[in-house]
Amino acid sequence: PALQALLCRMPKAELHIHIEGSLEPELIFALAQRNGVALPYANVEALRAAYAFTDLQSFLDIYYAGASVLLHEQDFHDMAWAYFQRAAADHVVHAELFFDPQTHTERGVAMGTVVQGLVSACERAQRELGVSSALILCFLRHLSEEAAFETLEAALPYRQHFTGVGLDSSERGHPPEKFARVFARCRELGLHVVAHAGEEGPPAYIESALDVLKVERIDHGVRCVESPALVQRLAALRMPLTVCPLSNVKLCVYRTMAEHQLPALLAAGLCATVNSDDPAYFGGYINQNFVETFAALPQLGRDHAYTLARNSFQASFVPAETKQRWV
Ligand code: ES4
Ligand code: ZN
Repeated sequence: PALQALLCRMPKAELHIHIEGSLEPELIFALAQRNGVALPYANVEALRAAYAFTDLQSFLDIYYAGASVLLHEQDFHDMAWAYFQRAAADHVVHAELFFDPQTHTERGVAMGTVVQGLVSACERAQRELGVSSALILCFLRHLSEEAAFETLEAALPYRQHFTGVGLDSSERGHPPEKFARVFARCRELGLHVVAHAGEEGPPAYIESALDVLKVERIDHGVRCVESPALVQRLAALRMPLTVCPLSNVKLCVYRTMAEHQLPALLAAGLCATVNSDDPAYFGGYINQNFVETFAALPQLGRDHAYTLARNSFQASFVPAETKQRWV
């Protein structure tokens, strides 16, 4: 009712969205047809029926299969433009989009095709929707640091088009320290740095993301609650956590939304934000995340809504002057 209207209408920034995770089944099939790509699913319904995940890896297998229909610049544009239209409807005024170039370059798609398709959608979002945006290039952590270095090298001609780098894909067994040297190089280049940590991985991965990668935000980070000392450290640093509640439930990090630790994170004074992660796969976009989280956790109220919106702007990588206009 009133709280739901506030959640949906308040201006917000989205800081954790994998643009390949915004590919809806209908667009996957349309692009498969347009590009002559064969899919191991008969139709949209059969694909959607496969969205029953037991953990992160069971999701990633399907997510990479879905991304295989992206071949041309127009495909990347269409995907991101569809996301921006949905984001604008949810009163997102600024979005920082993760993209996974290795998912595409490994299939023979050129880095420039990926980046230019996304950039033209970002420019169109500013022009036609008034939504500002930035791109964050993610390295796939199940691949080698050498492969990450090669990806960075291939992306350098497009340096002005991305604001930072991140680290995603299979977390367990691939700790942040595996990417110490490539992140050091990215920091030298003046790139912002973030990493997924403490989604499925232990609190120690959050600590090494801070200590070794020197990240400016933690993506997910929810497993920090297992270490009170780490929670205190994150609060003292005002280190943002980009939390994705529907993702955590779909990937079985929590059995139900009622068990989500967002209230504990906010009570501890952490700079938590709410985000959609892979909205086409996890049951909804950013407003759906807000609405379902607040509905399942009645201790969350209006003050928490304002705090989460304010946190999203404070944690963004926009210039300080722009932030001051927003918060
Ligand atoms: C992801 Cl939910 C999640 N975790 C890690 N890597 C990812 N890539 C896309 N979605
Ligand atoms: Zn993510």
